[in-house]
Amino acid sequence: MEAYDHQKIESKWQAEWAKLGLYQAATESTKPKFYGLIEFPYPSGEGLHVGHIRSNTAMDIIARKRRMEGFNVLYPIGWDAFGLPTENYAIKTGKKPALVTKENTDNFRRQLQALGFSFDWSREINTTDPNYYRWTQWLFLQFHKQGLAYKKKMTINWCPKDLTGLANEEVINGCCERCGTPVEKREKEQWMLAITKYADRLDKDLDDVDYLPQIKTQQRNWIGRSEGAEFDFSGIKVFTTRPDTIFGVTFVAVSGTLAELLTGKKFDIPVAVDREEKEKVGFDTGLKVKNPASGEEVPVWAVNYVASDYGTGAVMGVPAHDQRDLEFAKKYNLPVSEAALVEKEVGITKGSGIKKVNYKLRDWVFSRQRYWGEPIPMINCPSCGWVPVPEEQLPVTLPDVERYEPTQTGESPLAAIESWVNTTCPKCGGAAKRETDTMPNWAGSSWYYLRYTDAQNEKSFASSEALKYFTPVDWYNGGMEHTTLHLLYSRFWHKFLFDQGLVPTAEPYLKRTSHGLILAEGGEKMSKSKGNVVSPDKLVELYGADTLRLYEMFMGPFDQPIAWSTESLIGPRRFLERVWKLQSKLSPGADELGSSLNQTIKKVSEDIEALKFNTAISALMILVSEMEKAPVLGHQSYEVLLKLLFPFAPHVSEELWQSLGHQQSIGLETWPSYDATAILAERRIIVQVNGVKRAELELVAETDEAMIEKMAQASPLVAKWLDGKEIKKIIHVRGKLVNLVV
Ligand code: ANZ
Ligand code: ZN
Repeated sequence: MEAYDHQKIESKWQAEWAKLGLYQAATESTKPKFYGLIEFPYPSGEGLHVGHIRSNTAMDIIARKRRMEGFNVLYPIGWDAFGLPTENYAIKTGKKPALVTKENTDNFRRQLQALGFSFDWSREINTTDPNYYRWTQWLFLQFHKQGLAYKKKMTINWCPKDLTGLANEEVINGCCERCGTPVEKREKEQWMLAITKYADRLDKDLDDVDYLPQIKTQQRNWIGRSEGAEFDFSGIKVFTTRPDTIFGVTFVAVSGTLAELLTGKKFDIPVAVDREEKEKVGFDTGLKVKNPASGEEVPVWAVNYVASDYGTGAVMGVPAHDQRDLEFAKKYNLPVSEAALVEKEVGITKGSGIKKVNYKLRDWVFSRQRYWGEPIPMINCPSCGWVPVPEEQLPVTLPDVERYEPTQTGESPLAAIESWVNTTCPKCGGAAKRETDTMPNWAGSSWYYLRYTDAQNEKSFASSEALKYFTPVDWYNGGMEHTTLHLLYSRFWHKFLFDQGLVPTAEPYLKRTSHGLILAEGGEKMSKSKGNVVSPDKLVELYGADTLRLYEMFMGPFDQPIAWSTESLIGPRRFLERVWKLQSKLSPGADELGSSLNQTIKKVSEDIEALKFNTAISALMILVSEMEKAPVLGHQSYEVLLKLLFPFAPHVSEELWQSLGHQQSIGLETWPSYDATAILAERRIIVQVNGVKRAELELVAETDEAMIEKMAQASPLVAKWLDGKEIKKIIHVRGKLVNLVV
């Protein structure tokens, strides 16, 4: 028996699998399809880090299992390559962003291939490729055609460090999501995408998909559906979620913007940043309006705690029931009336009854004042206004320039390139100018999963046949940090495309799961600035890709964050060596591993589906120990072990499979099935009292844990040891023993 030489084995099989094209999804197939997706990486200069690999390995395990279960699997990969880090690097070094991107993607590709992921490389995409972003631009034009892309003067979030506007979703606690700089407000004309038109369906259709509960909750909170009523106070409409408090209204509060509109006067009210504005400030506008329910006259105040862009921008002030109104009323000596408690429904029917739904979600600011993004394919003509670039002229490619610095005036670097900016109007032929803003880095990722179905198509973003066959995505795993960004944006694009008849389903992803972050050894977040990022390269070289994959799946529950420990790689490595050594124990006879084997098949199969990779690996470890102890080890059992191990550690499993004399890849074998009766026959549970064996239970059917514990206590052999004493603790080792501690 040769020693386990991971370097030799891994490069050998990676080359072989690629040569055979084993992981290419068939465009047509009689098999059912499975589309597994991970978030395509941003190819940063630092290269891949071990955190990237967690999600990729998990979906790789599922993809490999699905192939063995008879599915035609699409597991694609590509590059989400537009964005600031590349542009900033280009500014610093003078290297062209396209070249930087090429170098970085080459590096990422090499690293991913070294890990043996079963991606279909023939469908590799890159959002910065003009053949790709041509379709991103085309899709933007479809939004424009339907009136869902529009230009608007907006107070936007402005990052003074990155010199670009940000969407609400990109501002975390008042700071830029990328660089952490406090965000400022600026007035600018912006391209907007009308995501709010889809707010109701983005909320409601979550009922129809299988997402982790916390993902649904986060999206729902972000969309912020609020049911209430509207009342009309002499022409000023207010939105309230408490119509029952209408009799307690002592004033009406409006935003500064609305106050100006109503009176023509200017009020010195800062733009409300959030509704909970600490110090409440207001001015009496002098206007008086009538309460539609009581007929009472109340004053209208311009205040800083009412947002102009939510509801109607006006609130009925009920200090007896609303904390903000109370603070305000106290400060300005407005009356506090308890009357609201008296009549409930009357108020609703008398004054309104209009049921009204509002959403917190805002339209999406879709322009950035930066170079490295998709040019927005619009032309501004002095006589025709904004005119779309004709579809047959797409792509509008980024010009080759020398400098990428953003301007202090808040204009994109493209604005300085006159030869590119100046063009003719597609409508009247007169002199006109191109839009110089580019799309946000969320644009390319809003539809990339569609492109994978037909990545080479030059006539459309993907053929309807390919879309019909491969979509929706069956299982999408990604980071929780994308829940209110990419995940929501792409659902919006998808629904829009569905309404245009361009995709066959209303939802893009049937199932969405999430992984916990891998933290640095000290428990901090891995980041370049902290210098604590762990790269896979050295680890693959020293321990092997199989060990690294196995470690990442074994290190802890998949959905929990966990700290990295290079030292701990030794465990999975030793395990693979034990699997390797078992080949010398093989003998022609049959072994007696039937029951453990069946149990392991069941456990590994079920655990993979539940993303419980760590316990699946434990089960494999238990099986290997039993194989080591067993007097004989037959081929059949060992082959089952290799098949179960293959999705986790494909190279070593493939090598051992071949050394057993097989000609075909183990990945083309059928996933093992188990014999339930073989498992049940063996279910003997030891019952202990204070650690001493007192009885044995024989289970004839699948029994749940609570039931087993009840049976243990009820057993007559046990009862006399319990003797009415209180059970302090029950230690239950599944499938083995129940220890009752009294
Ligand atoms: C009277 C009232 C009495 C209210 C009471 C609440 C409690 P949601 O939709 O859940 O966020 N409101 C309405 N529009 C607003 C705006 N543009 N800016 C700030 N506040 C606004 O909450 C809606 C409630 O927030 C509304 O119900 C309104 O105050 C306030 F005991 O009306 B309520
Ligand atoms: Zn024109």
